[in-house]
Order: sequence, then C-alpha cells, then structure tokens
Amino acid sequence: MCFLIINNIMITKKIAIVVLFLVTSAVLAESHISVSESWIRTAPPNAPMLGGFVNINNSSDKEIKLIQVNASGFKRIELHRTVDSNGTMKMMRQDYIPIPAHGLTKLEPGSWHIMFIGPDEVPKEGDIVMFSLVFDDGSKQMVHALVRKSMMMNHDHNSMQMNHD
Ligand SMILES: [Cu+2]
Repeated sequence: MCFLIINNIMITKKIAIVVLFLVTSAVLAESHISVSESWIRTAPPNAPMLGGFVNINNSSDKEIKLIQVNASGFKRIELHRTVDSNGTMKMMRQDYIPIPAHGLTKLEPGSWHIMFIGPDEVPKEGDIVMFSLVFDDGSKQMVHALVRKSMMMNHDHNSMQMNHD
C-alpha cells in the first residue's frame, strides 16, 4: 500500500515535470514579439483618457496582430489610429493593430496608439503603468510604460534659426 502511494506521487511528479516543460516550451516558442520605448503621455488630473505608445517588433515570418490590451485601473482600453480625414485628424477605433512579418509597428502620437479610457486615477508624470498586450498568435507581452510628456518635434527649430550675418 505504502509503496503504491509513493509510486503515485512519483508519477504525479513526472507528469508535473512534463507539463512544466510543455508550458516552458510554449512560452519560448512565443518570443517572436518584442517591445521597446513604451510610454504614456501625461494628461491633466481630470483627463477622461490617456494615450499609450510602444514600438512592437515581430521577428516571425507571419503578420501578427495586436488584438487586446489589458490593464487594471481603467474603465476600458481601445486600439486607436489617428487618421487624416479631409484635412482633419480623427481618432478611429481599430479591431487590431498589425505588426508586419519581420517588421516593426510604432505606436506613436498621430498614428496607431492605445487609448486608456476612464482612469480610476490619472497617473502622474514619472509613474510607471503596467499593461499587457495580447496578440492573435496567443502570445502576451507585459509592458512597463513610463508616464512622460511627448517629445515629438513641434517645429521649434524653425524659430531657432541662427543669424550668421
Ligand atoms: Cu485615441
């Protein structure tokens, strides 16, 4: 009897090791996506929404779609794209954001972005917001985004011309 029980435990352990191995393999197999330069644009304390940006790189030979973003502390999170509609910039909700095969999609102001809507509390400059990207290949990517001001060129250099005369 005692021997049987020990045997059962050993079998359970073996199964556990096999399962662990399979899970680890699955995680390793999903390393086609990498992210960099993640940030969230600062907003006033009463802002109804915040823009999130990140560079997403796809090292696989197939397009991968970003289909969902999860984070706590927001009513909902949408995928958006700012598009030029007859000279007016409009934000359009997207079902997904495509990351081309062996390519990079930059989520940035004026283009693709993540819209964090209805924050419980608007994060402050310097805060880190964590969110998870969900892709259509079943993989997920955890992102730690710094809350900061936009560093986009706003044509200031035009007013900084040097006079050599
Ligand atoms: Cu938006």
